[in-house]
Amino acid sequence: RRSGFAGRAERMFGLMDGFLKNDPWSLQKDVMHHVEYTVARSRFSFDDFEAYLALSHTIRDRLIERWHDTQVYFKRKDPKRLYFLSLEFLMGRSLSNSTVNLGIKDQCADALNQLGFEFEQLVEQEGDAALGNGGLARLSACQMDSLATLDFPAWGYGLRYQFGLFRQVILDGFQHEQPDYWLNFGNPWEIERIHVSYAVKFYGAVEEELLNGVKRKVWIPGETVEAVAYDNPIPGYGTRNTINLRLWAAKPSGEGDMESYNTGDYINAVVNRQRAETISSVLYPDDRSYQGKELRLKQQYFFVTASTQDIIRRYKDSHSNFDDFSNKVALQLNDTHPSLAIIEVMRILIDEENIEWNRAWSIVCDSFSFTTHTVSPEGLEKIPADLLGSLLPRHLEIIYEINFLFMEELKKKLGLNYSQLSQMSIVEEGAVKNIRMANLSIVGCHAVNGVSRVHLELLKKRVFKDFCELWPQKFQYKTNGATQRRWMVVSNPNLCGLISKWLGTEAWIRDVDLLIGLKEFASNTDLQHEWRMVKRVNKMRLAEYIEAISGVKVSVDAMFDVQIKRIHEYKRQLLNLFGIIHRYDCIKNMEKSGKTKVVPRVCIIGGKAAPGYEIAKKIIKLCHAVAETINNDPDVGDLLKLVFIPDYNVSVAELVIPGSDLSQHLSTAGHEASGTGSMKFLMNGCLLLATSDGSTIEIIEEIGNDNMFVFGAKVDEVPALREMKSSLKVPLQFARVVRMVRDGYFGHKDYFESLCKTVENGGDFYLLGNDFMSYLEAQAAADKTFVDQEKWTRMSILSSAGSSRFSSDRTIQEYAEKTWNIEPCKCPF
Ligand code: CGF
Repeated sequence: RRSGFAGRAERMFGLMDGFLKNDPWSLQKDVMHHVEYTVARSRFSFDDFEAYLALSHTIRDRLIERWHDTQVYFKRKDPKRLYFLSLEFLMGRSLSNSTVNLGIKDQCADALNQLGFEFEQLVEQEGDAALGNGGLARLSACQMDSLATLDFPAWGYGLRYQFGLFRQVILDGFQHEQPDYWLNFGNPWEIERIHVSYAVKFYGAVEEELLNGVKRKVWIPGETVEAVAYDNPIPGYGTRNTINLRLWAAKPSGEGDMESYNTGDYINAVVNRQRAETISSVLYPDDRSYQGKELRLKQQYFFVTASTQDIIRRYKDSHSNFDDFSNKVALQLNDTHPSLAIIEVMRILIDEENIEWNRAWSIVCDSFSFTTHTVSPEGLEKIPADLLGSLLPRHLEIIYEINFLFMEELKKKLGLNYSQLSQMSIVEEGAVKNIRMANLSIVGCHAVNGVSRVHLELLKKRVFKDFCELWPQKFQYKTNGATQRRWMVVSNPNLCGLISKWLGTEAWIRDVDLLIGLKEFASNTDLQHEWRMVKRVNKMRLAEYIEAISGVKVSVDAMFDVQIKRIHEYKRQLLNLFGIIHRYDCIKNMEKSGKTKVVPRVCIIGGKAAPGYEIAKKIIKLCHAVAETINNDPDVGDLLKLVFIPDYNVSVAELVIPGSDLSQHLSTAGHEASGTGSMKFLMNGCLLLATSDGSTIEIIEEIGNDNMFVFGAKVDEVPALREMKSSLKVPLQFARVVRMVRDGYFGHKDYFESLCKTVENGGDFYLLGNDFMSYLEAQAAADKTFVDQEKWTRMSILSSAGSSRFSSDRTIQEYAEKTWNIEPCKCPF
């Protein structure tokens, strides 16, 4: 009956855009409806926030309609689907992005204007969905946008943390972390699916059972909680396709309740039930290391089992056996965080579906693929076997069995080379026995991807050398990308208007390769003039923001020089600060006549430090201390300003990137797997000052060395430099700036001592001293170019023109063809 109805609906609505109309009048009517009946405020009196909620519900209705159409169509066509498993998604705000992708932003603005509201102001009412740390999580969000836009039949799965990434509050220059209460005022973008829930089991023991004469393992859990689905529709741009991001929240399970209530311990029973919710309560705020904590493991398994149960349930809805599973299901692991999914699917197939081991294993290997974001063997995730065995006893058994079979296979190939066998083993023996999640992922997946070309080279040489030699065909790379919808259309509408005008089409928003068409106009003085005007307006907006948050007034004639990203020693914010101190020192010691030649700079730094990362927190404090001195020095005035932007997140990036002239990407070569921030700046015509690292190497190839400022040691030079670093001569300029900090020029002498130590006496692991002179030269070249505004603008236009390779559309297309083997499935109605 349902398919009959779907068929009729398709015929009825085939010529129209669903039930809901998108003209300003219809939108306005719907907004008023939601003001009155959803937000429950009088239509004669509601404020910006209430208007935002009503508008969001109006958009959400349209998303739901498209979501239904898309899902019904996918179900009917039964294409191979991609399931993207990620413990982190940094979605940011949804309102602006949804209206852009639905193609109704102008209509919404009109509708609101007539009601006396400004669209842009309502956009500001929305908080960020910050369910992730940094690059990896934002990459997931960009890839979801591309999957929807390119019409791929995909679903994302993740965890609905009640508290996302902590809020960074700066008090007296020190970072303090506060909880992110992002759900406190409700979230109009999600749809709670109380009826879509799965039991999640923990602890307990494994027993053997005889069923029809066959022995099988049964896991008797010690604790059961419930995973409840929250769906977040992801609309594609220029298509009706709307895919789903399903996030799981933990709720107490109904099971076992009666018993505890009956024993009379009512209070404890209720409290224990509430404990279940802690599983999805908080995001781990470190983007590089996880120390085998039980809660983290619970989170991983919780989201993995709910997702795989859901995926298998959907598969079984239209298939009577598992013969076609890997032809219909591609499971993508975003880093090792979801890699227990390999074991969970194995467990379901052998224990619940009674499939024989070898067949189950080949189904698993054919379905799973894995992307690693790590550059060093030390950064790989390990889980203590004891912990895993107590929480997931059956899974540990399966891991041991997989490892045993893998070791047997390896012995046949490598002989009894025990050192190599132990390196490649999934189980790390030692005082504490660990499960190596990366090894598990490599063994259980048919493809392993790096996130840039040089990353794959590092995987081959350093991180997974033995595995790359064993299975060279498994290892590939897909250079990361960013979506131009959010990072250009949403965040820089004026630039987009200009680009469309000069290209004579908006088609580049879907077909990003068209951007290269800008190249032929790069020297056109009219375009250059308009290009500069757009930048100036964006800089004015940013300058207002800076003044509002810091009280510092900055001149838009100065070069806006930006470094925004997580604070890490390898990302070398400290190198930036040393460069700023050097610049300040030079200005202080300059004759008056020399000062007239200085290119004024506004240096902007933003980023969060992991709460337990002391050195990163000291870098933040140093930034504030240096800013305090510089910004209040009358000798310097507008020639140099330094601003720290607190609580850096996706929305802040959307404001800062379009208003930047220069952006810095300073990682010590060989430490950034890819880097995606640089791509967003590139799209927006900001010039890059960067090391040859990660995806920057490919950016250099694309736009040319002469359109950016490249400096520092290269990836292959770093290991040798590191060996020699204690004997390397440190440049005087470097020694001088470090001494200024050490001697207390910026106060807090004792506090900064350990920070100075990281770069002194041969301890300079990230080679700041080595790269310092080359960094200053690159900065000088940037100054010189900035004076020549024609040249600068030309380079800026060429940066945007050359950015198409760094769109996540390209990344997703490559994954679809080379890793997932999926095809578009475009909903026609
Ligand atoms: O993933 C990163 C980022 N920190 O999240 N790693 N992780 N995990 C890398 O360091 C970046 O280089 C990379 O661009 C990003 C996404 O692949």
